Amino acid sequence: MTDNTLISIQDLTVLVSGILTNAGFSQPQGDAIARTIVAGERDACKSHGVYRIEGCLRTLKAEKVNPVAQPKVMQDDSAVVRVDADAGFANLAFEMGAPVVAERARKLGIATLIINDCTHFAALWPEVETMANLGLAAMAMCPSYATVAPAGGSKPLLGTNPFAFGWPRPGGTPYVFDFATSVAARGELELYRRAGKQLPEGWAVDADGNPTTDPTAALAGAMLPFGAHKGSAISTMIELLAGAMIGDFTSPEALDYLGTTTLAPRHGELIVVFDPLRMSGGRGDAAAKGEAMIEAIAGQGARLPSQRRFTARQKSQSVGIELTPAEMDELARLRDG
Ligand code: NDP
Ligand code: PYC
Repeated sequence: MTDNTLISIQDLTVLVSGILTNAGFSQPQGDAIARTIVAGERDACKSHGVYRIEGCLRTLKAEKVNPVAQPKVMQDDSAVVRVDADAGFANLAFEMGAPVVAERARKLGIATLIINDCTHFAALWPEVETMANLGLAAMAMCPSYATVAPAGGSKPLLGTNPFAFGWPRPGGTPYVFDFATSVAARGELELYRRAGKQLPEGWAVDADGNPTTDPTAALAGAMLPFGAHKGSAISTMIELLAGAMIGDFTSPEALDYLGTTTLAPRHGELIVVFDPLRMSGGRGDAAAKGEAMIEAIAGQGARLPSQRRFTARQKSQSVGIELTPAEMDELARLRDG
C-alpha cells in the first residue's frame, strides 16, 4: 500500500490547464500544453510530465514565451506547410498544422511541417504518433539549447536534439521511437539530481571536460552524444535541417537568446510526413512488409520501442495516473500559488 494518488487523465488535464491559464496562458494554449504534459505523465515519461509545468511557468515569468500566442498556418500548393507559432509553445502550433500536413502528404506522397518561432519543452512522440494514427509515417526533430559536447570535444555546443519516428501499424499501436541524441535527455539529469543519485558513467563531463557522474557537475559541464561520433553526427544533422535550413535558431543561438538552461528553449521544429501508400508506388504492400519486419524483431524477444509507454498508457487509461504525494503537493502549490 502506497500513499500515491490515482487521478484520471481528464481530471489531471483540467488541473494542469487551470494552473497554466491562471498563470496567464490563453485557454487554447493552456489546453494544448496540458494535453502534452498529461500525455507524458500518462505514458510514464516522467522527464516530460508534470515536472515540466514549473519550467513552463518559469519561462512565462521570464517573458521568453508568448502565453496568448495565436499560431498561423501558412500553406501553398507545395510540400511545405509552415506554422508561425507566434513565439508560443509548440503544442498548439503542431495541433493546428497536423491536419494540414497530413492532407498534403496524402496528396503529394511526402510533405513537411515546419514550426517556426516556438518554444519546445516536450517529447516528440506526440507528433509522430499523431501522424501514425492518421496512417502516415513521420520523422520529427528539433534542436534544443547548447548543452552537449560534440564527440571529440568537451564544451557544450549541440543540443540534446530529439529525434522521433512513427510508422502506422494496421489495427495496433504504431511503431514509434523517440530519443534525445545525447546519452540521456537533460530532464533525466535533473531527475537524478533531485533524487540525490549519481549518474551512470559515460553520460557527461564536468566544466573542465573531465568525466563525471555527479549530476550537478554534469549540469554545469557538458552532456555527451549517444553512440560517440554517430550520435554526434545525427545531432549535427538536426542542427542543420531543423535549425539552419528552416530559418530558425540552432542550439547555441537558442542558448544565447535565453541566457540560461533553466527555461524552455526557443527554436523551430521539422516534421517530415510520408504516405506509405503513395511512396510504395504499387511495388508491393508497404504495410504488410512493415508488419513482417516489426513482428520478426518482436519474434526474437526484442522489446519494441514505445512498448513500455503503451503499457503504462493502458494502465493509466484503466485505473488512472499514479502520482506521488510530492507530485500532488507540487500540483496543489502551483494551483494555489
Ligand atoms: P529513452 O532512452 O528513455 O527512450 C528512447 C526510445 O527508446 C523510446 O522510444 C523508448 O521506448 C525506447 N527504448 C528504451 N529502452 C528500450 C529497449 N530496451 N528496447 C527497445 N526500445 C527501448 O529516451 P531519451 O531519454 O533519449 O529521451 C526521452 C524524451 O526526451 C524523448 O521523448 C525526447 O523527445 C525528449 N527530449 C525532448 C527534447 C526537447 O528539446 N524537446 C530534448 C531531448 C529529449 P519507451 O518510451 O517505451 O521506453
Ligand atoms: O530533456 O533534454 C531535455 C530537454 C531539453 C529541452 C526540453 N527537453
